[in-house]
This record gives sequence, structure tokens and C-alpha cells, in this order.
Amino acid sequence: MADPIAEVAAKHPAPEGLVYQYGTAGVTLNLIRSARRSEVDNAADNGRHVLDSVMVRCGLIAALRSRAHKGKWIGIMITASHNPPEDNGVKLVEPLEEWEVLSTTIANKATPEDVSKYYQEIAEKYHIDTDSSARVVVGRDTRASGARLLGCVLDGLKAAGAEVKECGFLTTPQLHYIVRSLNTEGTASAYGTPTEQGYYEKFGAAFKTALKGKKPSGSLTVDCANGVGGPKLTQLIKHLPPKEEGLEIFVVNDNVVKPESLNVECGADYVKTNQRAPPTSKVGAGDRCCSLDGDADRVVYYFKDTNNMFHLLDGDRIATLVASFLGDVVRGAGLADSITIGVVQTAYANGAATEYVEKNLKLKVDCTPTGVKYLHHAAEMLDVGVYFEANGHGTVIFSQDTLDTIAKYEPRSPGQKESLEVLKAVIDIINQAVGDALSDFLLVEVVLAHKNWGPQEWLSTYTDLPNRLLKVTVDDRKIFQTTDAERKLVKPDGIQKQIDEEVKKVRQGRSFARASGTEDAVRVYAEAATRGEADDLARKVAEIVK
Ligand code: NG1
Ligand code: ZN
Repeated sequence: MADPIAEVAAKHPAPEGLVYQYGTAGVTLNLIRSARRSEVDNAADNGRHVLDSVMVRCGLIAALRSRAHKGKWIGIMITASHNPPEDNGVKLVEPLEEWEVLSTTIANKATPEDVSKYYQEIAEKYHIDTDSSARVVVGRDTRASGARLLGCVLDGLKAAGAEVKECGFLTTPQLHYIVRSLNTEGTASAYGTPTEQGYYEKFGAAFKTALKGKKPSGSLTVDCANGVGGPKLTQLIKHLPPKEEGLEIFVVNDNVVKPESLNVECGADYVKTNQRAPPTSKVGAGDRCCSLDGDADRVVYYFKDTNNMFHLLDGDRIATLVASFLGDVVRGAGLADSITIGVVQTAYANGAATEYVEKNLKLKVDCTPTGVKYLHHAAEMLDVGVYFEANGHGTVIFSQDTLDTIAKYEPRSPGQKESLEVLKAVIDIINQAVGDALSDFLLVEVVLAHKNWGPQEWLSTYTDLPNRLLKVTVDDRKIFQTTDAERKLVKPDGIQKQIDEEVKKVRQGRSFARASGTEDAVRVYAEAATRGEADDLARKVAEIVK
């Protein structure tokens, strides 16, 4: 009897001698190894892409996973996010950690027979009937390799007999939105209409309600990294209030016709890493700007002041702004005694941001390892969990109990009623499925409009400690093992002591080193009282780990 699984695996063989791994994973997403151009050339022959076999097998895993959940929808997103245009990768929407291991294992099976055997093994282990219904939604970003890789995913899904909803180009958060909406359709917790159009309608309407007649000052220039966020933002704008009543948005770096320009000298990662605006930026002093990344799940803000000085308002700033605003409206509504707000950060959060949250906002701060899944899990423990990575990836989540409390609450004054309405509208504007650059910037704009703040007022809430992030190439990054939410190295022996000694030599010093989960390098972070000391400390620590 023909074996469709072995057949599809044979059609897209795995390149020899390559080991696929997960990158720093998100709570509902995994990036299986980005492929660089050199690897594509070396490892693949005759126009095959180095990720062909991975994509096929992800299709198989997604089908199994959907079946394990009685036909629940699973999402597959083909993207390499903020990475260079020639990279690509895949994120599975809504997997469990256990399934990350299954995906990695199947991706690394050598022969078609091995793939088929493993497919059956998973089915047995999880008591999956491979003839039952499996449903998968697929989206992709604008990378040139996306069309080919999509074909491979579809081949895998077809071989596994899955029902497929192919959505074409989407931002990663749009795919999350569609998956969540499909899985909650017709229930009390229905999230929205499960289409791209439904996404625009939901967030467009929420923005209008949350503004409550307040008009954001000036305009916002959005750098779309020449990625999928560009055309999608253009669509979203059609569902926002007209600029006379709402926000004037200028869309820049939205050239998706030239995929080789993706994330090049623009986008959230460029701005955050280089601490400067894209060279093409032409805005005036005090004008708000923000940059998305290649799949629009990260956003950072910035502006230049009247002295032409660049100021970055990164994920830490978004977290502090939003946490402070939520604190205000929760207090204003009279709910402060029943709802606790907390902020979750990683070690990359600026020390000044952590101090501001603890001392000024008087909120609890948790620190987790890098990767959205860790932040998300920590935030789930809170009534209201505000979590952002410094690089702009994050969102706010509300526990079901908290949502119930808010829904049931009877305000006792017109002031409380007003605050309660704002709180409800703000909840609607936040994409609770995942960090979403488009919904995040709408949220920031709502908060700034309510506070009547421009970027300068936002910036002046606290002063960032100067910091430096360096990438160090090492022979084997796996030897670098950390503890204490990645803030301390336990291996190689003795290294942490050397780092501690350098930290002591500078004022307000803090530094740590950890192996990147997405690149073959060790990242060194350092901050200190002055730019000179921070740079110095970063250089010294880089020397130590080299
Ligand atoms: P790694 O390469 O593990 O540092 C990077 C980012 C993470 C996260 C992932 C996934 C930094 C320092 N690290 O992880 O925050 O966004 O990529 O995209 O920004
Ligand atoms: Zn991204």
C-alpha cells in the first residue's frame, strides 16, 4: 500500500549533514532555524531550499497536533521575522513545548521511511486517529523564498490529509488572531471574525472607542521594514477614524515589491540595535515615529528633539507607559483593590526601567529568560501582566478572573464609569493572542492621547542608563550556560567572577553574557552610568567570553 507520508518526505529530501534546531521560542511560536544564503548554496542542490524538508514535516506535525486536539485549528507562519531577507523559518501557532521537541525530531529524520515511522509513533503515543479531521491555517511574510516554502508546507498537509485554510500574506499576529478566532467561534469567548478583514474591523473599532473623542496630537510615521506590515497597515488605516478625528499615519518603508530590501537599514531591529533612525527617515523635531519588524510582531518608537538628538522609546518604554496608564484607569474605576498589575521583563530591560516600575509605579517586576514564551507564562500568573522585551516584542494579558471582575463591576460615580469604559476599550485594542506591532502602536497612541503627552513627556518619565549590546563570535556557544534568568554564567568555570570584577569598576554597572538562541553567537549586554563606561564594560566582558 502506498505511504503518502514517506512519499512526500521522499519528494522533499532533507539535505545531508545539517542539524535543524529551534530558535529562541515564543509561547505560541517556534522559529525553526533560519537558513542563510551560504547554507542554501552548500546544503541544497538543484534549486532546492534548505528548509524544504522542514516545511513538509511542519505540515505533518501541525496536522497531528490538530488531530490531537480534536480538529482544533493550528497555524503555520512562514517567516524569519527581523532577520535578513535571505533567511526564512517557520513558526507554529499554539504548540506545546512538548511538540517543539517532536517538530525538531521529525525535522532531523534522515530518510522518508524514518519520517513516516516517526509520524506513526507520534500518532500512537498521543492516541491520534490519523483519519480524523485536522485543520490548519497557513500564512507567510513577503520573503522571496516564501512561495516555494509554502508549496512544501501544503504538500505536507495534503499528504497528512489536513483541511487547509490558506491566507496568503499575513503578519504573524494576524495569523494568531485568525487561529484564536476560529477556535473560539460560536463560543462565549469568541475572539472575532476569523478573517483578515475581521482583524481590521475589530482593532479599527477598538481604536475609535478607546480614544473616546480624544485626538492624538501631530502624526505618526510608521516604518514597516519593507515587510508584510506595510500593505497590512495600509489596509488597517482604512478602518481607523479619518485623520481629522483620529491619528494621521504616514506609512514608510513599505516596499514589498523588492523583497531584498526587507529589514535592510530599516525596521525595529535596525533601530533598536543601532540606536538610530533609518537613514531614509525625514521627519521633523518632535514627530513620533515607530518601526515594525519583518513580520510585524515587534515595534519600537523614537523621535528626534529640537537639537536633532535621536531618542529611542523601546519595549521597556512601551511597558512602563502602558503599565502606568492601566494603573491610572484601574484606580480611577475603583478597582485597585481587586486587580493587581505586574510587569514582566528580561535581563535586557534597562535598569532604569526596572527601577521606575518598582519605585515610581510601585508595581511588581518579574524577570524571565529571553523568549516570549517565558514572559508570557510569567504574565499568565498575574491579574494583568504587562510583558515586553526591550526589542519591542510584547503585549498585555488579562486573566479570565480579571476580565470577569471588570465585566461584572458596577461603577459608583460618573468618574469611575468613565475610567471603566476606557479600561474595557483598551482591553479590546490589545491583541491578547500575541505581541502585535499594529495593535501595540494603536495602544500607545491611545495612551498618549489620554495623557495628552508627546514623545518628550513620555521620555522624561525616567532616564535610560547608557547601554551596549555586542555580538561575540565564539567556537562553541553551547558551553555558555546561565542561571538566574540568564543574568549569571555557571559555565565555563570562573568566567562569571571575571565579569563581576569588571562590573564593579564602573558606576551603576550591570552586565551579562548568554548564548543567542537564534544566531551562532554569544550576546553581551552592559549598562553603566555613562556611555563611555557602558561601552568599556561591554568591550571588557566581550574579551572575557571570547
Ligand atoms: P536571541 O538570539 O536568543 O538573543 C533574539 C532576541 C529575543 C527574541 C528572539 C526571537 C534580543 C537580545 N534577543 O533572541 O528577544 O526576540 O530573537 O526573535 O533581542
Ligand atoms: Zn518578528
